[in-house]
Amino acid sequence: MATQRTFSIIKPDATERNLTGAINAVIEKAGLRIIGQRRIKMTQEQAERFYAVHKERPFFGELVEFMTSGPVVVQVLEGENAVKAYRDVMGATNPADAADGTIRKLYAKSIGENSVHGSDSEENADLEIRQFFSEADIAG
Ligand code: IDP
Repeated sequence: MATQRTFSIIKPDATERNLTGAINAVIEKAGLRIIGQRRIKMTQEQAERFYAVHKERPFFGELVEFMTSGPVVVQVLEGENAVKAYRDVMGATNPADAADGTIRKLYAKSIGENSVHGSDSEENADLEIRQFFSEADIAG
């Protein structure tokens, strides 16, 4: 399996509880390398664009409000099979269903405030990375 990149967000519920380092430790222990990282406050426009695929879902307004409620840490992760490797270590969307040792099992508060985002395909990873990073801000 080739080296791959994926896009990650440490969400406001986690930055609020000062969990960036704890989550990064789980990411690095899983063999993923953090090759780009920036702490930002997402604008309404950025959040709506990022989650546009969910705009017809009943929780869209709540999701955009949550993602703009505090700082987030956007990240580029690199590793073998990184998209799947990160989804595995994130755990299920709902922390009640997440496996032991996963980030969401350890730290998520609810299905909405679930601490992390990770791309669901290599194609989306590429689009999401390009929404938040230029190549000059990534060093593998
Ligand atoms: P994922 O983040 O595990 O890929 P998605 O189904 O793509 O899950 O949903 C995107 C995000 O939308 C979730 O991570 C979560 O923050 C939020 N979300 C998903 N389902 C619900 C829900 O039923 N209520 C509130 N927020 C939700």
